[in-house]
Amino acid sequence: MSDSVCDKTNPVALAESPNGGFLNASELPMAVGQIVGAQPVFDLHTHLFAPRFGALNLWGIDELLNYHYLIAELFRSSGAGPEKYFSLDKSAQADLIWEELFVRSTPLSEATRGVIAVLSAFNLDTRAPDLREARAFFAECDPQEHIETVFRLAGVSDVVMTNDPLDPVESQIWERSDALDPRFHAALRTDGILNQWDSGWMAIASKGFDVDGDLTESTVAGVRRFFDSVIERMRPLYLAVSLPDTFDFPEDSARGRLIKQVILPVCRAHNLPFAMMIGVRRAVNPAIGLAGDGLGRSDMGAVNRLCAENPDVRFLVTMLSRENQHELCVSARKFSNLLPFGCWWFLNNPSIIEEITRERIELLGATFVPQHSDARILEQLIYKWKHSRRIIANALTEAFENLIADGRPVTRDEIARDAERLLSGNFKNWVGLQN
Ligand code: HDL
Ligand code: ZN
Repeated sequence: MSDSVCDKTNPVALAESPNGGFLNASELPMAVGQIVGAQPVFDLHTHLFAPRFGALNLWGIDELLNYHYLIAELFRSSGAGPEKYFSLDKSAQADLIWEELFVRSTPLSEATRGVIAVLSAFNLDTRAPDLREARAFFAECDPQEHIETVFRLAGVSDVVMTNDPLDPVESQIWERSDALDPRFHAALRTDGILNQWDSGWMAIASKGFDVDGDLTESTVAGVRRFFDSVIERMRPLYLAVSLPDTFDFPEDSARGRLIKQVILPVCRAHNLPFAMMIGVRRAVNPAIGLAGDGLGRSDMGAVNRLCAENPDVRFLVTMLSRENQHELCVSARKFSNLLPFGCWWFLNNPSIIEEITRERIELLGATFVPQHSDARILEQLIYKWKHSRRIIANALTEAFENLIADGRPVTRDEIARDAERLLSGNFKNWVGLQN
């Protein structure tokens, strides 16, 4: 006797599934595209700032065009060198970039195409000979309404900022008591301390904490108190640091000792994850400023040792080298306290996002965070998420197609569950925001 529930050839069994209707493989692309397209994103790493941070909150066409990704491309595509570019004011710099990369050249790169996607989202002329129309449009925007519009167009519910506790401008704003827009969350960025201890300790001392350059017990205690006070004020979702491709741990260096004696105890005491962004080779070409950073392949061993020795600390890790991505997936299979995230910086390009996301699904299922925008200018959310959603949807469609082909039907509810986890829930759960 065939038990209708177990009889996979029995259409009644399929139709009566407790999860509602199953999707045919041919329905998947549309269904997954709709569900992923509608899923609000919790953007876990950006350089955006809430409106209360004033001039730190960058938006509009002149900021979009002066993005350091485009500055690097300007120097490749025109005779304009750093001397000329850096001698101009911001609007002249934007005019130059528009002329060279969008009028005299075809905007084929990810970063130039991103600006096109933003202009198009606001029905602005993407073939304009100059920036008059775009400037007039953004000049009319009310900043607060513009944030609502951009978040809506991008499908973003929340963003995490990058907050430097040693930045004098930012610190003053944190001293104020006015409420922070609840969609903007803090991340406590520790580069100025971990990577620049020689100046970092003096900045901490200037804030009244009893520390000096030697990492004595008393200095370690003083830095711990500094972090406690900053965490009290910022309420960050995690601590973060960008690390060079040469990063090692343990390491007999100020950074190695600060991670061991300060960062990890602080993460435990405040139940905060530690985000490591590994693989940067800063100032490969110092002449072009922020555009001059490069990358290098890193040693996964440092991450493995940190995760193995601190099973009670949650780590967020993204790596800048494409060559480290498969290793990162394998390490995540070994350590449940390791959450891989994003296709960072030079990896944030459709061809590489696709490769990384597909291998992550194959190795990790839906237990990772596929993307963060790293947006520096507000409207970048629109294109960075438009481009990534499409690729994440394609990778998920393929995964569900493979599942159906292997004999397990799929429902819309399951697709929605996995899209929510990938684009929002996995991170919220990691930082204790998921109910
Ligand atoms: O260190 C970082 O957070 C990097 O994302 C840098 O800010 C880099 O300049 C960048 O903007 N990458 O997208
Ligand atoms: Zn960043």
